[in-house]
Amino acid sequence: MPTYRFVHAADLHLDSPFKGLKRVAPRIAEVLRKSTFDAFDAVIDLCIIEEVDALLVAGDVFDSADRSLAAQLRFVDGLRKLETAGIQSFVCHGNHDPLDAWQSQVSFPDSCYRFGSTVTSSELRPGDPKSPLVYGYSYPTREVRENVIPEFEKVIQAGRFSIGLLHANVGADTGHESYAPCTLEDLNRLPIRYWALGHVHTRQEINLTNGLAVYPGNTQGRHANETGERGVYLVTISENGEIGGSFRPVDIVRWDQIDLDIADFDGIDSFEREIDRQIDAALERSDGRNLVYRVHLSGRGPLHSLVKQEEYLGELATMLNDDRSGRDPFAYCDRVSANTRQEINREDLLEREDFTGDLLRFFDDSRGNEGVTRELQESLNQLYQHRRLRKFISNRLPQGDELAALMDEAESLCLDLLIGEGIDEN
Ligand SMILES: [Mn+2]
Repeated sequence: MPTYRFVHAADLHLDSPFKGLKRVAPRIAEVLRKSTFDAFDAVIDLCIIEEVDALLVAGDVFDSADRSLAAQLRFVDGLRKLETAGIQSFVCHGNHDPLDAWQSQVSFPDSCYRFGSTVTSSELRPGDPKSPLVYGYSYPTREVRENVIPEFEKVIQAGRFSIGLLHANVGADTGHESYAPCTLEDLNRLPIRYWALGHVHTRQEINLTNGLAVYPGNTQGRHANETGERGVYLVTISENGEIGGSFRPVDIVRWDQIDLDIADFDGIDSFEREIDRQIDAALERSDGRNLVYRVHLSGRGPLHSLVKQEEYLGELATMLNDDRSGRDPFAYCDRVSANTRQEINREDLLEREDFTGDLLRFFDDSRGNEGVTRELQESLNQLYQHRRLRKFISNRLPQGDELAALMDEAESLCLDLLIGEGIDEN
């Protein structure tokens, strides 16, 4: 068979607002507002530049929150642009954009095969007897809680290279709503060689016995938990039926997170220089894209007394934004948060003739002491065997380094409780 190529996109969530961003400068607000649309334009451009056979969209074209008409119109406009370039499109709908959420006056171009609420198939390259078949299914309404894989199984034809287009939750533990749930075994059972999936917003490749299942992730991150590059898969099916897929970022604004341990800094200058350096690194990673980031501070150190003040954290964010949010590309600091603790001079405390000194000496004597280790494990065992609690913890008692890390954490907690904020080491 000849070579076939397509772009697999999912979870466009066109026109969905950026969550949690306040007091953003109008110029930045405008970029954010347009970003899901611009990312979709980048998908269309990629299809045209790469001269693919088709674009496959695996559901959640828009966000259910507002069922945006602008999103629906922009979507079919993009498909029309593909039609003009001689590129097919295949669309299935998910929980955010089920069939009953689309406005009736929005008309799809003839080059688009739009799946209905029963599983059907269509040729990736129409009229080509060797063309792979694309099978798909759309949610009629928002709530599809049953497994739809058996519906695919009923109609699938043997002997043709098959692609599946579906908005579904594979496996149970992805942290996503359990719509159209199915298992890896379900996917392996069917003679579908490439599953073009949607629903899970974080990119994921799942190797199948005889093929590949892919969540390309959403095309534009929309909040602080959707960090990193976002995009689509460019898939090639070679003459001998081999599948090659590569990720292509299309996002316009990238989310990132900067984590700093204050233990590494003894002064505010080196600390603020390091934040600057990390923003540069994040911009470098974002490859010329705009950046929205959060800074999170942790650890123990002399800067604790400064960064525990909300006022300082707010000023830091303002200062960072004064400096960089006006540039192009911009780097916008959404929030600076801190979960830090006071610096403790352990050597001094260890010398003290009081309870704190005794406690630290006890910890030091206990580390690596076999008797104490045994005692600890016996006590922990009661917790790990507890009928109701054990399901919340791992099924293996902590040992070695894990136990040592727990001891360090316990010592740290004890010192916080004993010394509190008003440290007095003299
Ligand atoms: Mn989605």
